[in-house]
Amino acid sequence: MKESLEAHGASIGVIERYREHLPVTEATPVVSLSEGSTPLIYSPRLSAMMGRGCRVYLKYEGLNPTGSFKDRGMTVALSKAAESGARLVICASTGNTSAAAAAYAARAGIQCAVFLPSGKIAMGKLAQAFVYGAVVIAIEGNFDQCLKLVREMATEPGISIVNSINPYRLEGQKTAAFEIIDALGDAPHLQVLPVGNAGNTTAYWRGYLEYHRLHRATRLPRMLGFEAAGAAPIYYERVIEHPETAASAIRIGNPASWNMATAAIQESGGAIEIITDEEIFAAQSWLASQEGLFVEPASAASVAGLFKCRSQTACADCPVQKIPDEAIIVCTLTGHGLKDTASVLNDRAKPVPAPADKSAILSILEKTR
Ligand code: AN7
Repeated sequence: MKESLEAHGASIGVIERYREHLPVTEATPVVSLSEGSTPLIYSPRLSAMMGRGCRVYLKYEGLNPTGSFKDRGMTVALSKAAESGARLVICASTGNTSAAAAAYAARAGIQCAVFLPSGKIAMGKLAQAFVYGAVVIAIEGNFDQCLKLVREMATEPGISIVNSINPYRLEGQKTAAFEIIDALGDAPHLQVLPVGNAGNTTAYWRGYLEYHRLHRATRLPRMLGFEAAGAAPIYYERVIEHPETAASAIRIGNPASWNMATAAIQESGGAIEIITDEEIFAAQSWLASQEGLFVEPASAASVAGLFKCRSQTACADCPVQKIPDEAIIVCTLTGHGLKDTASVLNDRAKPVPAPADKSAILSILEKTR
């Protein structure tokens, strides 16, 4: 399959690229949108900021087919759903999982229903669920309540749940760690991620462990995750009944992969820390205006976290303090900024009105310089 696709000039997705590491067989119909192979972008500014000869890379997952890292897991989940003859896939979502589920279900020719917290997901993601043809159900409640409902539906025949409680999702998502090692020639010393359901934290650690076991990497990274301060169950070690953050993707009070992620963090010598919405938006703005990378608010949490840990030299336990000189740091940017334009189109984002006249425009530009 891989050979025949490539022979025809098509890009391959993560299943064809990493088949031997994934739970698929020749009998599995591959449902793919050529996801993965996202760029690992070197950031000279962040590297200089970290100092000590560190090199910082940004894994830009917003460049996946539906604009987030969720596509890596969804290609495996939908392929397995198709293999098992599922007639309906369902998921709860803060937006990106539902966008990916809807797209891959469309590709597979399987019906999809998504359960979304009413009024709490970014418009771009809602548009995606609709345009890919999913049944969109707005639940009066938060993400955690949506997920509880989905879990209750697990017993219905013919229904496949494609939330990250579906083990195939994390299997697919671990391929991001493979790509990072393949690109760098070794694992980074520090892997930084935003944390919502903590599935990605779990999946990256698994990917790093597997490649390390196969001697593709000589070391393992410390895993450093950031929750939004108002939605930080892992950090505070308790379920948050009413999570709040403007980073709607990570507005989660009872993460699905809580235990596995905690184990990953401990094993790696890492940490889960918190970051305020203000710090998240400052990092989002910095990434766009300084690096030319537009990411959604939740995705900026990893870079916001790096800024914070770097300035908090007093925090002795921080993994950032424990990495060696000349360390390699990877920050994953999980989703594209175009998913949530409302988050940046606030009062300060007003176009400058101008007549269609060259000299008037030159004088405006002179003033704004
Ligand atoms: C952009 O789509 O949970 O810690 O339902 O969309 O693996 O959950 C999204 C999560 C980070 C957190 N960045 O990752 C969903 C959902 C973005 C996200 C996360 C999400 P996990």
